[in-house]
Amino acid sequence: MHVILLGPPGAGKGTQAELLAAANDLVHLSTGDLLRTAVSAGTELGLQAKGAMDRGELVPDALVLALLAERFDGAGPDTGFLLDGFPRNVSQAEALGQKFGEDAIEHVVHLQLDDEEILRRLLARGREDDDEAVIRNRLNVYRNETSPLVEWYRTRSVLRPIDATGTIEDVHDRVLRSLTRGTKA
Ligand code: B4P
Repeated sequence: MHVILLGPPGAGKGTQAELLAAANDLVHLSTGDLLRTAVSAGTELGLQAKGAMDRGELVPDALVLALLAERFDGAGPDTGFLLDGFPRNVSQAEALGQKFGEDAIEHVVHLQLDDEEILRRLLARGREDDDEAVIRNRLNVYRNETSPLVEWYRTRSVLRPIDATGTIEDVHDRVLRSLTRGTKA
């Protein structure tokens, strides 16, 4: 199974990805986690990515694609994976299609949450980039650069819209149901 988790910052992509990957025995790849690891390890790529992350902007595509290429090395068509936070714009989606084929992705789980609840969750989390001004910038970046992917995947008939309010378990149940029943947008 090949799954993408799409949604605004703080909608719970990382949280749901862990549960879903465990339930379906999928390789979980979070570009956010990969980037944060590179930053804390002080690699050249991490140093180049840090400024954009601190400002709540997208890291340049070339860096993200280089990071993922290492992880995808050796992955065949049968390797099940779950992409958390990637793609984040149309050009990343095109790169993914070129690597695995246009029809490789079966499910795009779209977590939907309003800005007020996002702000509440992220301020409670308090990660380095969870400062109110940076969160607002991440929301703008999501609207301008990432949200066109909703239509992109809807037209490819793989979009699964999920209400991301409620408890972590409630959201997980909704995600599982959307995959097994194939609820599409
Ligand atoms: P990410 O690491 O992807 O982080 P995120 O979008 O902020 O959070 P996520 O949606 O995963 O929320 P989470 O489950 O943690 O991105 C960080 C940065 O990396 C980006 O701003 C960008 O700079 C860069 N980046 C990443 N990928 C990139 C790419 N492909 N291209 C370019 N740049 C890229 O949940 C948030 C909080 O809510 C947690 O504290 C959680 O415990 C809580 N929570 C979750 N579900 C809940 C629920 N149901 N109820 C209550 N709280 C809940």
